[in-house]
Amino acid sequence: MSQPDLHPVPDAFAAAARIRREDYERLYAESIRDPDAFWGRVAQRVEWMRAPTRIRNVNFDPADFRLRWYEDGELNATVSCLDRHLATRGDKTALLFEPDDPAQPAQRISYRELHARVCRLANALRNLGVRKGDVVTIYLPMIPEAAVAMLACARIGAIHSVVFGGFAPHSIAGRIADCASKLVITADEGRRGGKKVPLKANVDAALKLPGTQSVETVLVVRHTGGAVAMQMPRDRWYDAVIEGQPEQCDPERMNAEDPLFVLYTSGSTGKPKGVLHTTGGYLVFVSYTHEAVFDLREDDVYWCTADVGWVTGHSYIVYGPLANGATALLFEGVPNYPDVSRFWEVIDKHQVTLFYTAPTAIRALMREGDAPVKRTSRRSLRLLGSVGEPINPEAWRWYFDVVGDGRCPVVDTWWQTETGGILISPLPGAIAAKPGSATLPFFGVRPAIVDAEGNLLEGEAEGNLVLLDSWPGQMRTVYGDHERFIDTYFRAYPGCYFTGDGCRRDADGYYWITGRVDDVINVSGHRIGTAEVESALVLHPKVAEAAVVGFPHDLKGQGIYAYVTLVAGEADSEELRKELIAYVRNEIGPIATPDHLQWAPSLPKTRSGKIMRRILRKIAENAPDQLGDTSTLADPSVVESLVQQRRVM
Ligand code: 6R9
Repeated sequence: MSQPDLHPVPDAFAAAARIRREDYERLYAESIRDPDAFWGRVAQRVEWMRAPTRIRNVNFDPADFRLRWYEDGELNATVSCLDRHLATRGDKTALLFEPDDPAQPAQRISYRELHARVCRLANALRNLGVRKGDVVTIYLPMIPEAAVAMLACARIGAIHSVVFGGFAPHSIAGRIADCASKLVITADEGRRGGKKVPLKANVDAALKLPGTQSVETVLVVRHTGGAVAMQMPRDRWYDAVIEGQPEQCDPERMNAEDPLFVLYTSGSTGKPKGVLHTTGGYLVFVSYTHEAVFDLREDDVYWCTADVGWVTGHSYIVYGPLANGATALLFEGVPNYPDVSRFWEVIDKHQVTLFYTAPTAIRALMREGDAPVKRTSRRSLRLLGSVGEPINPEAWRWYFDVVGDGRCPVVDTWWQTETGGILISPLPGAIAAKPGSATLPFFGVRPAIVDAEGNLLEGEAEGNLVLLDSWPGQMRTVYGDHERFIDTYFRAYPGCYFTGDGCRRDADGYYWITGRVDDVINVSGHRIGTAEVESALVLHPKVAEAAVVGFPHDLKGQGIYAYVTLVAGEADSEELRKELIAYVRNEIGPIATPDHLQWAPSLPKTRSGKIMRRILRKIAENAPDQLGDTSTLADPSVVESLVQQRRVM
């Protein structure tokens, strides 16, 4: 390998690393040769009530589909995350809470205290009639109660469905209705960057929408103390229901394949999918990847800046770190409040050693120059991680050189809500990095690249990324719609799991993710289905039709570009443009706010009526010379008028 941009593992890091180069090659080979032996051994890292004897039972062929790991094992995830640490780590900090406002004190919650808080809420939930298999929706800010609520559900075998605090009532309602959730846990308000988020009011609005009658109880955490309307007997204060509850609660005995949680994510159709993860395989996989990829040590202070509303928060703030007995920092705030040094100041304040964030945050902070970083020490850091979207080499280098002072390996971790945990990433003591590449597969992971016809491509290649075999953390189904699960992931390329990502493999076998190849756009690391935004737009009475595409955006990675056709007789105007943009924001949430909205007298369609998004993408990118073949369009002149208008925008 002679690339100038190869970053070998720093010697000092390699010397003390958990997994070194020769270990990686040996363990990877073994994990592929004998996955049963490999994953049977790894499974021992979690606490089982009954140890599994059957390790994997997997077939990706839709005709005989099976996807089961550790199927005769029994466990409760919270025993691994809490109880087993009490004897040896009872006083160790499990969660270190840093509030939005730096003037407010940080809180340290020990494993003993977290165990007690989880048990009290678990008992309260049982008293409220929540049983094994019931779904509980969690709509909370980044406060300790979010982790407590997830674990309390897991304690009693209830399935949690966390809804990101940035979603609007319509999105909350859809996620409640889809899984017929019985109980919602929310807070009066959230705080982000000095602003308040009306969480309880959003839940109230959501519960007025159709399909949400399943909800019997709303628990409200008093967080900011802001005034909220309590509707009796539905609404209950969290403090009141846990009052007097015992600090012990028998963990429900769960089969390894019993559901642990549902998490909704955007796909290429309008309705978000309820990604279902089960208990045993997921816990084994997230705890193992967390330890290996972050080279975890007993005294690390680990900080992942994701929100618990996303899979990264589930796997790498709550389940992975706690199963490993780590200290995880939970941050309520944002990178630029009170100022753009906030991340680095929190690192110094809490002596953070492992830091995991998203490229969009890195790019935004990079734009502020080096000074806000350089005025902090960051000596405590020993590793930096990235997740959520491809990291451009320039941002990678700034992260490595400026944030990490050239000392800390960077792990660019590729994975998805569906994969449960990290699948492609450098192991920091074993694998030399190349800026922009997620590098090599984790143990047991078999990535491959296929062309559009499904032919497997060997060696250096570019195409679609598939996985040839299962790993324990793989999603098991789409909640309530197993057919959709099979259709979405296993039909395009028989025998393979299709990721939806494009990818290139270089001469060293390194993987370079090139982005989504389906109708999903990745805005600041958040997945948004173009169809979801289109559905929101056409709800507006003045909109006849809408088409939404992604376009390259300096900070967000991708931005949202909407083409809108108005109903006959409606005139476009600047006010209407603003109104429609605000409308989407109110329907879905701020993350789905269109960056551009272009009026389209009509949309380019094939003769069979399909919108040609490829063409709309090129127009949005301002690359009208790359429109390609437009001969299959029903009316090619439509394109010309859109290009003309784009020029004057
Ligand atoms: C964990 C998470 C998944 C999609 C995925 C891909 C993109 C995530 C990436 C990355 C390049 C990385 N993605 N990590 N692309 N390099 N290191 O983000 O899950 O929200 O489901 O998004 O994000 O496109 O398919 P999720």
